[in-house]
Order: sequence, then structure tokens, then C-alpha cells
Amino acid sequence: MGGIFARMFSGLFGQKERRILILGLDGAGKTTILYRLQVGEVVTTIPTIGFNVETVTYKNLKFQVWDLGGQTSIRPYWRCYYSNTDAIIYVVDSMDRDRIGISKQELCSMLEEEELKKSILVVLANKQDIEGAMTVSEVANALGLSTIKNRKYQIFKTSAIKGEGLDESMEWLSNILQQPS
Ligand SMILES: Nc1nc2c(ncn2[C@@H]2O[C@H](COP(=O)(O)OP(=O)(O)OP(=O)(O)O)[C@@H](O)[C@H]2O)c(=O)[nH]1
Ligand SMILES: [Mg+2]
Repeated sequence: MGGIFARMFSGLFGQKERRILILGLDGAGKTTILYRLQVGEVVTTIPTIGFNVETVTYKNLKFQVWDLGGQTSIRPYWRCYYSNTDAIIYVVDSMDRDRIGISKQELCSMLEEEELKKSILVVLANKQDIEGAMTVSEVANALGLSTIKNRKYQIFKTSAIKGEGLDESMEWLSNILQQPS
């Protein structure tokens, strides 16, 4: 009996769509990553005014992925999307040394939000294909990731253009999301 219920439950559970937000400063590569995940190709992007939302299937999990515009004037609207977010994918342009401090501030204020208290955090140090980009540990230090408390998080190095690192990050996220909380 128990086994039947467990299977029914896991069947239902397996089909639940997880809600993911992709956030980060403008130009970090969020939209490129969204479509890399969805169609496995590099698409030509324009700066996002508003959002893109797509369903992405990874292994047996379905994700509803929201990619929000990162320009300064649009960032205040991020919070409108926070409720019921299972995970945040925070994208950093590893070439953008000048604005890594701003990126850290945005990340910190986002993590203070009550609605995101239980959200898992995936940080992507993107644009690793460019020579001279900050390494993954430089990005982690600049963002102060080691000070994060009470949250499951992980940083990955990625190149959305080359399609590197995204699989590892989705693999990690899928495993965490399937663990009992
Ligand atoms: N070299 C390199 N370029 C990238 C990478 N990912 C994205 N880009 C480029 O960076 C630029 C900005 O990418 P977008 O995906 O539009 O950035 P965004 O984060 O969605 O920006 P907003 O919509 O303005 O918030 C585009 O020219 C992309 O082709 C990467 O991994 N490597
Ligand atoms: Mg965009």
C-alpha cells in the first residue's frame, strides 16, 4: 500500500513545475542562458525590457524559467516576481570588473528578501570564454559568497556562448530540488 502511495506521490511530485528566476546585471548573459537551456543554441539577444518566460525540461524536471531585464531602471521590478521562487540563477559577467561591486549589492539586497528566504541560489560566473575574465574564485570572493548563511548555494563557471558549465549547474540544481527540504 505504502509503496503505491509513494509512487503516486513521486509521480505527481515529478511533474510539478519548479519556478526559477534568472537575475543579474544587464549584459550578464541571462537571456542567452535561458535560450541555451531551452533550445540548446545561441540566440541573438537584445536588452530585455520586461521579461522572457519559458518552460525548460531537464532530466525529468520541468522548470518555469523567468529571465528578467537587468538594466538599472528595471531592477526595482525584480521583486514583483519573487514569490514562490524555488531557485535563483544569478548571472555575473566575469569580464565586468567595474560593476562586480554593484552586482554584489544587488545580490545581497535580493537575498535579504523574505520571499526568497527558501530559494536555492545558483551563481554563474559567465563569459569564461573571454581571455582575462575573472576566475570563478575571484567572482565568488567579489560577491562575498562565503558569508551566505542558511541557504543552499553553489557557483559555477559558464560560457553561455560555448554552452559550457550550464549542464553541471542544472544537474546540481535538479539534485538539490529533488532532496526533501
Ligand atoms: N563571450 C561571451 N558573450 C556572452 C556570453 N553570454 C552572453 N554573451 C553576450 O553578452 C551580451 C548580452 O547577453 P544577454 O543574454 O542579452 O544579456 P542579459 O543579461 O539578458 O541582459 P539584459 O537583458 O539587458 O538584462 C550578448 O551580446 C551575448 O551574446 C558568454 O558566455 N560569452
Ligand atoms: Mg536579457
